[in-house]
Amino acid sequence: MPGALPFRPRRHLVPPAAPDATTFDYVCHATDIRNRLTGWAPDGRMVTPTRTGTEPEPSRASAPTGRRPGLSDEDLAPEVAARHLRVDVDAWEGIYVVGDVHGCRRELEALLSALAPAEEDLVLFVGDLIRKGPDSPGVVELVRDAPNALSIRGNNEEKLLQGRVDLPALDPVADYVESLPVVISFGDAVLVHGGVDTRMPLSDQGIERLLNTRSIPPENGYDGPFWFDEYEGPERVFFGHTVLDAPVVTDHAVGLDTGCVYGGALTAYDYRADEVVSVPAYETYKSRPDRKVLDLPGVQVRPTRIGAE
Ligand SMILES: [Mn+2]
Repeated sequence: MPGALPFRPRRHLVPPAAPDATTFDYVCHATDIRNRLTGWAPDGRMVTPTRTGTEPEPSRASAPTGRRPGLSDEDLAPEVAARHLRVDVDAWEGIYVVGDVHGCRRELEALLSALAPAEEDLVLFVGDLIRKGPDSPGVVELVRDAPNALSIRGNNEEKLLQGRVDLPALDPVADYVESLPVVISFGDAVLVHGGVDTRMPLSDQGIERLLNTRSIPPENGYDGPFWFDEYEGPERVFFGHTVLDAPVVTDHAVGLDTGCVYGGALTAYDYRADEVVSVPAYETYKSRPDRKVLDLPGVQVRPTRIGAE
């Protein structure tokens, strides 16, 4: 496998989060998100309630694994295969996938406090750890120094690597940023920052496309239609990049960028429990026009068969 990548699954704790982390009642079943319209209440809390006593406790035994052998290097373009990290899903107890952090270190610490990952748990990021927010180096250092955390490359890391943006504060961590994989896969799950282009086989899609795909065709920007509205698998793609009013959770796509740096929330998907966990942003670090925050009920209410096959 990709021996050049520095990451090896070891079993240690993510560093403890700040003790003043806010209280957390943001956990909700992903099924709640699929089945009803949700949004962020005025105080920043997610309006979807936490689980009720009538619902069965999620069982780790029912985790959505084994539907398919999963992605292999042969499914990918050569430049992507060279930066594909395959994670052994059985080597980890829990797996969490976190949306775009963009330098929001305090919110990341709060989210990790809510998730409380143990040493057997793996925390993955869909990229865009950096830029726009207040503490990009701090976010990169946190991920780098936690042996059970790893990110893929986002388009903002790509801009840094290509020298299209200049962030001297990131110089000390530039080598680490450069070392990040472009694709991580485990089970039938695939992490890419932007998305996959539904017009062509995955094996025809290079790094630039996987990092930036949003609308099909791309020139439609935030006007859609969006790749994740058309995509039918077989892999289940976890992505960021497109700022969403609430997480998108469907059979084949899980969108996790809930615009933390824009005053939204930082969101993680708990793979074993099939739950979404979000913490609100402490403040709005950057403004964004409403038209560039997607509210897509038609996507969110699509029924799902996770774990039922
Ligand atoms: Mn982003």
